[in-house]
Amino acid sequence: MPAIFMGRRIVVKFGGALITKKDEQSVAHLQVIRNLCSVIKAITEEGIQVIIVHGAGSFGHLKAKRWRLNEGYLPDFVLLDDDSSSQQEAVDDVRNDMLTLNAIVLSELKHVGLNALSHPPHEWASNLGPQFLGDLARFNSDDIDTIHVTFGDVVNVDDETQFGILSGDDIVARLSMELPNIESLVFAMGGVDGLLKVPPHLATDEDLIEMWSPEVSYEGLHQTDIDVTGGIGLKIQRGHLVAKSGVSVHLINGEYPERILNLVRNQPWKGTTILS
Ligand code: IP8
Repeated sequence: MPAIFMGRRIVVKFGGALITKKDEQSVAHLQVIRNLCSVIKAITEEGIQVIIVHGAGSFGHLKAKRWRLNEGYLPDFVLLDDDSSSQQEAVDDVRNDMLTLNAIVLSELKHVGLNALSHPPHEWASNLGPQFLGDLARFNSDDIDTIHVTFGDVVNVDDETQFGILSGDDIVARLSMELPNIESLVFAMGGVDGLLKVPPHLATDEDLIEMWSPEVSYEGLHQTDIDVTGGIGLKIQRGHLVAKSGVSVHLINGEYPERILNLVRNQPWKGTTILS
């Protein structure tokens, strides 16, 4: 049985729109990932264990959308002029693309001196949504210098749909609620300082929602033409579930990762807190 971890521990989601160029197939924002990883290192130096889950961005959503992988197996579906020739091949290709993105994150973590241990969901998880199946004990270790990393992926499904998309947002929710001693869940997002009262392109500093609870209305960009998972709405739903379990939940602009460091140091930071 693994030792029970008694120290401080947080879960951080690197949003896909933050770490990749969302509309260009498999292009990573290397400098953003590098900056995030140095902050993760600084957080571990504060004695806090970090678990990282990353999104897919253009390494997952574009091909999954073209091949309708979020709908599961569609026996009659064909797509011409694509570098995958069937849905099953597209499943393998998206899994490989996600492993490529994951390898970039792992290599940047190693670069700052952290051991990273990867858990590709298609190897240990099945079924979709917050009730997906998979043993989370693999994320439970007391070694603070080992960063467990996982990501949104195409996983097998137990019914006739055969496969589907498990979002990193569902994984962070389960990790935050089921692993012992998680104090915070941080969604590091791209291009926004947190949850906004108006659409992001119209927002000024005054439009940042610092404290969100269900009666507060917000505007968010959900690119349904690109995304196969739930965008900002899914983050809020899962974040609210986690907040209700007693873990503090925050949305922070990951282009300024020092804000995450300030949060864990109890210093002023900018972003949104999701209230229970
Ligand atoms: O970006 C989606 O994960 P998310 C995973 O965390 C794929 O919602 C493969 C599109």
